[in-house]
This record gives sequence, structure tokens and C-alpha cells, in this order.
Amino acid sequence: MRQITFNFLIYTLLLLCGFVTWGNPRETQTPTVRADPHFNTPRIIPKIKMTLVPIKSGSFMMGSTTGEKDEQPIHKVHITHPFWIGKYEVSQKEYDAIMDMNPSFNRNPKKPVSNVNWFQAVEFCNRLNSKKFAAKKVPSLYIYRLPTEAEWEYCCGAGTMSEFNFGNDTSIFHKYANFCDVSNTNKLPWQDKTQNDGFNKLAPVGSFLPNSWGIYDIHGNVWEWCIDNFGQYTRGVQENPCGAKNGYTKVLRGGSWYHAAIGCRTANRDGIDPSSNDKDFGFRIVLAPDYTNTCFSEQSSSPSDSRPQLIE
Ligand SMILES: [Ca+2]
Ligand SMILES: [Ca+2]
Ligand SMILES: [Ca+2]
Repeated sequence: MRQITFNFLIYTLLLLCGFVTWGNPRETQTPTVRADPHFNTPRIIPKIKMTLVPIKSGSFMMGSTTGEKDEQPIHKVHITHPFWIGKYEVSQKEYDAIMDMNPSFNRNPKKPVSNVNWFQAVEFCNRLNSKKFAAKKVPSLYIYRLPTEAEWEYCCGAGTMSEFNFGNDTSIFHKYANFCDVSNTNKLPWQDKTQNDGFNKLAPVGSFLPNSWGIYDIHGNVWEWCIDNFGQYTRGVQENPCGAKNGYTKVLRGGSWYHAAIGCRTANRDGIDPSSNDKDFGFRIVLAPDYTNTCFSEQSSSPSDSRPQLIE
């Protein structure tokens, strides 16, 4: 009895100190992040002045034990290279500057581009990589592209294992994201009955609080295309995963202004026809190692075979 009481006291102490957790749906292991001194400053893309924030390499637990079936099994992922991700969703002004068009619903240059399909989002990245828009100081083996689903979730969670990157309390969601709040005029059954986030359609990017890694609107506003083919998760540790080898539907992440908070969860994922667009489909980009070949072909070598070099 005395031993049990002693163990309970030790456990309680550890719990209070944050060394152990309980009852958290996405728990099991605290993400680890490794420092890399060469990749620790924000970057600005010339021409469009888009800001990308630095993300350290590290590890995290991907998926959720209590979410939808396609979020399981929860599995450990190593992101082996530092990279940069858009501080904001790609805005209509930025999209127009590169693509000479703005297909968006709810036009406003400061709002995220919407109504873009996966191919258009990929083309945006390809144009950034072209000579016309090439930045001079891009590390070798790095390209502008859509994030992998793993990179996206790593950045969204930002070291947290809760349902949202600010915790599990959906009653404060309006501070962090544009979602289907009480002001939405569509009278949707999942509309929040009390919270008002101030926007009944799209919100200008950066209108809400960022996560602890300085990334805005990664919950809500527009869904964000990822590069991956949608596929089922598998067990076991994975290094730089980039989706199913074969497939057609592509991954969308983060929920939108049209969805309830639960649809904007860190681990929530959807597989969508890449040729489809909608009033809440947008994207953000990364400057990261080129995994394009390893994602879609069995034959190519892994970028981790040759560590990217910074050539600034
Ligand atoms: Ca809203
Ligand atoms: Ca978003
Ligand atoms: Ca889902």
C-alpha cells in the first residue's frame, strides 16, 4: 500500500512537470526538433515578396488515435532536413503575380487564392522554380513545391500532440482560425452557434493568431493542397514519407471557412480529385528538398543520400 502511494506521488509529480501525459487523443510521444544553424532565418521570395518561415528537422507522431479511420495508425515520422514553409496561405495577389489570373471566390488581393485545383497549385510552384522567377540563393537540391502531407502536419502541430495546435478547447477556435462560425450565411448544420470569428467567407491571410512556429491560418480559411497521393497510413517509423506510390486523389489539409472546427483538426485529411476546385481549396508552398521522384517513382534515389548544401 505504501509503495502504491509512493508510485502515485511520483506519477503525479511527473504529470505536473509535463514529463508524462494522459488522456490526450494524439499522445504517445513528444515531438523532437533538432537545431540546424544554417537554416534558421526566414526567406523572402523575390518578385512577390512572399515570406517563408524556417522549420527545423525533427520527428513527430503523425495521425490520431481518436480521429477518423484514415488518420490511423498513428506512426512516428522523421523529417530529416530543415525546410521553409509559407508563413501564410498563397494570397490572391501572389497567385495573380505568378499565374496572371485570379480564379478566386470572394475576390480580395489580401485573401487566400481559392478555386484552385492541384494542378494549378503545382504549376504555381513550377513557375517559381523556372528561370523567370528563380531566386539566386536557393540551397542545392531544394525546390519550391507543395508540402508533403507529413511536412504539413509537422508544421501544423508545431510540436503539439493536441487536436489543434493551441490545445483541445474548441471554444477558443475563433481566435486561431476562420471557420464556419455564427456569422456564416450558408445556414449549415455544422455551423458554430456562438463563436464569431469576424468573417463569413474568406479572411485576409494572417487575420488570426499564428501557431508557435509562426505559421498563420494552417487551421481553417482555405484547405491546403499537399503534394501526396492520398493513401492509407502504415505502421512503423517512416522517414520523409510522401504518400502512396500510386493513386490519383491528392491530399487536402486543414479545413476551411466552410467547415466546423472538427474538420480543421491537425490530423484531419481528405483525398480529393486533383482536377477539382472549390471555393475553399487553396494552398501554401514550401522550399524543401526535391522528393518529387521518390514520391512517384520506385527507381529514384532518396534525397537523404546526399544531404542538401546551402549555397548562399
Ligand atoms: Ca468564419
Ligand atoms: Ca488553411
Ligand atoms: Ca477526414
